[in-house]
Amino acid sequence: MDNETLEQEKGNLIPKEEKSPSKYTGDDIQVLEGLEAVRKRPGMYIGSTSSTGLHHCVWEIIDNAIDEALAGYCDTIHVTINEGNTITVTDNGRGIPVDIVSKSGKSGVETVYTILHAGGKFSNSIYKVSGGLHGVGASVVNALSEWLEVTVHKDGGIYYIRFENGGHTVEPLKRIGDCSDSGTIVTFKPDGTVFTETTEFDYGTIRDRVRQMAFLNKGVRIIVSDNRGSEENHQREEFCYEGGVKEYVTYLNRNKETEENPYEVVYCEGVQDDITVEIAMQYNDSYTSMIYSFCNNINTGDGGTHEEGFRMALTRVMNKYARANKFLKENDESLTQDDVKEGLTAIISIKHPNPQYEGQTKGKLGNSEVRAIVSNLFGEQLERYLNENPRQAKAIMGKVTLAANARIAARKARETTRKSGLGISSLPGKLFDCQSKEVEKCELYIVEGNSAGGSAKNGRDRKYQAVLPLRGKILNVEKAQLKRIFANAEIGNMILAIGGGYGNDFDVSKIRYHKIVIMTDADVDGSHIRILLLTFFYRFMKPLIEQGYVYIAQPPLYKASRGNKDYYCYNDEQLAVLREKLGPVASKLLKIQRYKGLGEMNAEQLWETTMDPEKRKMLRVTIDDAMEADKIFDELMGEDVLCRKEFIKENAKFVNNLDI
Ligand code: 1YM
Repeated sequence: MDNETLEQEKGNLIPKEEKSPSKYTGDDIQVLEGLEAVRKRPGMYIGSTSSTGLHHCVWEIIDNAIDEALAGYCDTIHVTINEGNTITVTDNGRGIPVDIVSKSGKSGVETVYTILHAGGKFSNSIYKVSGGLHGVGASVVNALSEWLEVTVHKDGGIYYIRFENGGHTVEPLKRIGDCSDSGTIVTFKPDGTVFTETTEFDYGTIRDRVRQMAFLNKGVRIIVSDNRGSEENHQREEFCYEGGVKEYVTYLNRNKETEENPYEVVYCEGVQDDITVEIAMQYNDSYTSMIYSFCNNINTGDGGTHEEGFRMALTRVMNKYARANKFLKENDESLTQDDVKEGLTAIISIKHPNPQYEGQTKGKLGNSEVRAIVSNLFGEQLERYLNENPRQAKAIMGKVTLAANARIAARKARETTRKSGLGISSLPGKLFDCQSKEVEKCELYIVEGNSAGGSAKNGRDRKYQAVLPLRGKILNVEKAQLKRIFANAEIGNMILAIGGGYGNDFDVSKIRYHKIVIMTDADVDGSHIRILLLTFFYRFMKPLIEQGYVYIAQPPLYKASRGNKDYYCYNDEQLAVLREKLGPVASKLLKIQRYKGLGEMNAEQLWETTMDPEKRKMLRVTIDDAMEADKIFDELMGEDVLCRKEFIKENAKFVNNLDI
């Protein structure tokens, strides 16, 4: 963006009355200039014009209803997808003000929906916390809608207003009837000229978000419905959690246990300096942690001061309790942050009247005062919990000291291998390494089975392609104990070959290949091994996936030969296309071989179809949303076998198609 446009954009964000109060009253042109700015650069307000941006509009309207609930005036919200892809959000709050606002000369409703930054301006509520756009949400959604209608029930009257074509008022707010209740009803149709990718709402996306909102705002009842299509396809779900984040943690841990979890949920809440803090945490018998934080109902994916306060207090209090009650002896090492978070699921949710976000994606909370507030509130309540619940405390102490012992044992093992010369410098015997040391160009093929490993070894480009054959299945790291994971030979070989270490010590700058290619058979076993490998990378070498270094090879499913000409088909569709191209007569003469495994291909075939950078197709593994990925891995690798089978059949959702 050049400087001039930037200035213009900024100008439009300044509330009009600060610019020139005299011109302001009733000036339609100025108002529409504001909304026009939104239409010119929708990405600035809602992030993107893709499906994500489309749904962002829904979140903005829901946020206003949630704010009304947090202010204590509303307890029920309906979110409905209507026939024709419009959305209706209703609440039973006070109703948006309908009186004329002197500064704008318009009704409250029209002001809120047509003037950027109108929201907080004349609202006297201190609890305008929900959502990201801070009051401008309503006008932004209006600007990006083909039409939008607001109906308000307030003070005995029903009021109605409609906007069209990006926020143009059709007729000012009008009283159209009487009523005895109160609330706000908003319906809108997103503008197809703005949302060019799609204007179709996704029920699952809206349902998941609504469920999360219900967890984060205890006691608020939210009903989500999809009324599109025929009646038997309609859907409706209702969410209301009196326990709030406490129930959220139980929900997140639902796949972790086959029997009842021996650990209870520890819950803490408090308010200090207008900042509301709510924390719930629960250990489980796995070794991974799921710690999610939120500020004003928004997931702070990169953490921040609220998460720091939580971790500080958790480590401090656990150490204090462990020392005082002799779970740690005088000479024992203190528990680290990693020890106390092993197998921990936690939600940290704060509500802040003036949040500051940092980082590239604005996903990190920056307010420094929050650190001490969370640390003190949570620390105090956790300490009290441990002292009042000695049996639970004993179980937790068992868990965290075990983690500490495993960490110390792993460190000693590392030191021994390094001393004996078996450490980082030595490569596994099974690895057929490449010649080049230019890591950007080097590729490691992890291949299922020795026979396919042999073909890959002989067919590869020795200069840049290394091959590591894996025998049998590797461990399911989601379920296995840390010590067992690192005692597993296949995993050990992989760690050595990749060269960047693992876990918290993983150093992506030390890896020896910039493409790690998983090459497994196109059958259920192959899918299983692939998922196990991805889980391992996700849990212990996450930056590898985050930086896009992990790929999945795509071997063909069929070889079709006619005379001495061979065709490779990667799926059934391609085979059908080939048949069509050759015509019915020639098709009859086709000899079709279905590859059951990579091992059936000889070295040349494997090179030609799957490894030759000029011809091959590969999928790059990406993870857009860490929370979603955690959930997927969890469901996949946890105890829920049915869920896992379903997933493997459907195949990796987190893999984006990318031709290379
Ligand atoms: C379906 C969407 O927008 N509900 C809603 C919005 C407001 C109020 C009540 C409200 C707020 C206040 C006073 C206040 C809004 N009011 C404004 C503004 N649901 C939905 N329900 N009275 C009513 O904050 O003081 C903006 S949003 F600015 F007009 F007060």
